[in-house]
Amino acid sequence: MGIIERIKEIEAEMARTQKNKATEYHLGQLKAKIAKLRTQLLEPPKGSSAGGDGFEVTKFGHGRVALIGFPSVGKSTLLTMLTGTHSEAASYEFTTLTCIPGIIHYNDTKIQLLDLPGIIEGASEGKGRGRQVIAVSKSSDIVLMILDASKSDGHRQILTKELEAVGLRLNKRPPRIYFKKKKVGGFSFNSTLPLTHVDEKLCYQILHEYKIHNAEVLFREDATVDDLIDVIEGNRKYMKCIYVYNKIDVIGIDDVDKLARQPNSVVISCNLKLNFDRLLAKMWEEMGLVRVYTKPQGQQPDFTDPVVLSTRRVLG
Ligand SMILES: Nc1nc2c(ncn2[C@@H]2O[C@H](COP(=O)(O)OP(=O)(O)OP(=O)(O)O)[C@@H](O)[C@H]2O)c(=O)[nH]1
Ligand SMILES: [Mg+2]
Repeated sequence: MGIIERIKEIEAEMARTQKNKATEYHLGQLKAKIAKLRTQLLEPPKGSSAGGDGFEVTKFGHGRVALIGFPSVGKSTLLTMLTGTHSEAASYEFTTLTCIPGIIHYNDTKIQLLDLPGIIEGASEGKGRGRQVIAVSKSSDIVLMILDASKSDGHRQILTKELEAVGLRLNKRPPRIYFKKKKVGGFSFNSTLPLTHVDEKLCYQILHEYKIHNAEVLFREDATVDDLIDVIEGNRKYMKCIYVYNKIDVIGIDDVDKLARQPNSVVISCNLKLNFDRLLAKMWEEMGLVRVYTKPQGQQPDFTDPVVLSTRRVLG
């Protein structure tokens, strides 16, 4: 049986299992099993190069932003408008088939914007070009999730689920759990506050599932089993995501207002060139870039050529 089938089977078992105190440990174990299989799924197949068939483009500029979303939501249109680099846009789905980079000049910095093929439900399991798209998204500093304002908001949940399945955590911070594997000494479990989701036995069982018998675990918040699994897996990527609702020209003002008030969201229209300045400002803010202007001795600083630093990571 393939890995995907095994994941499906365990998911089905979880759906069949009632959620109560008695099944809590079993469900926790199943969650850990799925997480382990998903990690296996992410490992590149043996013998293949790490690159991913010419999909990856060289990093350029002071930061990288990936455009992800369902087909035909306007990703290519947005890239063309913000960067001037032409990316084919059309009314049929899957117009874009590869990764197309463009450069945004903003606040004296250069930001690399990546147009990507549309992804669909099942992308994390390799449907369409989902796996490659997700790999490129992981290599960027922030993600713009492009959504069609006239379609149901279910798309946002489906995409978030797909990205979670491959270890991306959007707009979340790492759980406050200290976890250290040891060579000897057994298992120690502590918490700085009362826990309502996880107890010592459950934690022990999860670690057992990972064949870890010596470890120190300290909960610094009332975290869940999923949080604990994330910490044990250790390969999760915590990223900022801006939800960009495009095509607001085709919906009513009340709906626009509702969407615009959601957290981390910006509403735009490529057709009417609406609200791009707000989008760029938000993007800039989330990237946490800082400009430093150097001043040569005895001269005025050059206010067009800053040194750009990131408050979130070391620039490569
Ligand atoms: N009404 C309206 N239509 C738009 C807007 N932006 C883009 N479109 C249209 O939406 C269609 C799809 O645009 P694309 O830019 O090709 O979409 P995409 O997300 O790159 O699609 P794929 O490459 O297939 O994933 C085109 O017909 C665009 O003209 C907008 O703001 N309003
Ligand atoms: Mg496209």
